[in-house]
Amino acid sequence: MKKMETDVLSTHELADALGVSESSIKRWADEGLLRVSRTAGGHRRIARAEAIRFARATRAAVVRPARLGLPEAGVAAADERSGDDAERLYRYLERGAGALARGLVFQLYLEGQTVAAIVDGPVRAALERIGMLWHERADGVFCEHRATEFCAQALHQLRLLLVPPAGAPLALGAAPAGDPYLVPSLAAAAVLASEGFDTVNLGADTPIEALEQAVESLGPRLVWVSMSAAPHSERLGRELAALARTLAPRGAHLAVGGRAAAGLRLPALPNLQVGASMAELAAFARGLASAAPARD
Ligand code: B12
Repeated sequence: MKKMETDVLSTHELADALGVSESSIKRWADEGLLRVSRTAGGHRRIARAEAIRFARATRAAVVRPARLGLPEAGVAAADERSGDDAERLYRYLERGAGALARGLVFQLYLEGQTVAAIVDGPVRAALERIGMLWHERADGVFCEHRATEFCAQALHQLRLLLVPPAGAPLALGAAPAGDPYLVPSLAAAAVLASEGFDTVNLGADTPIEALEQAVESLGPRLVWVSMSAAPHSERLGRELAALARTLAPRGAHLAVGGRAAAGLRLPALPNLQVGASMAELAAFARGLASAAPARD
C-alpha cells in the first residue's frame, strides 16, 4: 500500500505544522524530547504518529493540521467558541457544521484528552441531546442522522491516525444483528486503537455467527460487542456466552457494553466483562495489552 505523504515528516514540515522554527524542532530532537530517525544523508525524520504524540504531550498549538494529516478545524465564529465542549459539539452537529464538529473532536485529542474521554464526554452528551430533537421538531430525524454521520466521520479519521505498532494484539468487534447503531462500535474500535490494538470493526447489524467466523480466521486477543438495541436479548445472551466460551481456550476475552447491555442475562465467566463506558473498555484493554504476547 502506498504510504501517505505525511507518514514521515522532515523537521521543516513539522516546524511548519506547529508554527515554530526548524531550529526548535532540531533542538527538541537532540534533547530527546522528540523521537527521530535519520535518512541515509543524516537528515532527521519524524514519524507522523510521533509528531502527533509530541503535539499532545506538549500541548503545542497545531497551526497547520493538514501537515500532520489532520483535518482542518474550520473557523468557528467567536460567539460559537463559548460553552463547554459538549455544548459546542451539540451546536455544530445541530446546525450541520460538520467541519467544525470534526475539528473540535481533533482539537480535544490534540489537547491531550483520551479518545475514551472524548466519546464518553462530548460525543455521548451531544448525541444524547440530538436524540431528543425528534420529540419536538419535525426535522429532528434528519438532524439526528446527519449528526451521527459527522460523529462517525470524526471517529473514522481519528482511528486512521492511530497506526498500530508492529506485533500489536488484535481486537475485533461489532454491534449484533438487529442493532443499527454505528457510532458505539466504531468508538470502541477507535478507543482500542488508541490503546495500541490493531482493530477490525465489523460494524452495525452483525450476526454473532459472523463474529465467530472472524475469530476463527483472525485470532483476536479481544472481542467487543456493543449493544444499543436489544432485539431477541435472551438468544443474544446465549450466543454471547457461547462466544466467550469459544474465546477462552484461545486466551482471548469478550467485552460487552452499550446502552442495552444491562438488560442481558450473562453467566459469570472469567473472560467475559460487561462495561458501561469507553473508559472501562480502555482500562480493560490496557491491562490485556500489557500482558499480551506479540503477534508474528
Ligand atoms: C443516532 C441514534 C439513532 C440512529 C442510529 C443511526 C446509526 N446508523 O448509528 C437510528 C436512526 C438508527 C435510531 C433509531 C431509533 N432510535 Co435512536 N438514538 C440515536 C441517538 C441519538 C444516539 C446514539 C449514539 O450513537 N450515541 C453515542 C454513543 C457513543 O453513546 P452510547 O450509545 O450511550 O454508548 C456509550 C455507552 O453505552 C458505552 N458503550 C457503548 N458500546 C460499548 C461497548 C463496550 C464493550 C463497552 C464496555 C461500553 C460501550 O460507551 C459509550 C460512550 O460513553 C440516541 C440518543 C442517546 N441518548 O443515546 C437515540 C436513542 C437511543 N434512540 C431512541 C429511539 C426511541 C429510537 C427508535 C425507537 C426511534 C423510532 N421511533 O424509530 C429507533 C429504534 C432503532 C432500533 N432498531 O432499535 C431512544 C431510546 C429510548 C429508550 N428508552 O431506550 C434514544 C435514547 C433517543 C431518545 N432520547 O428518545 N437511533
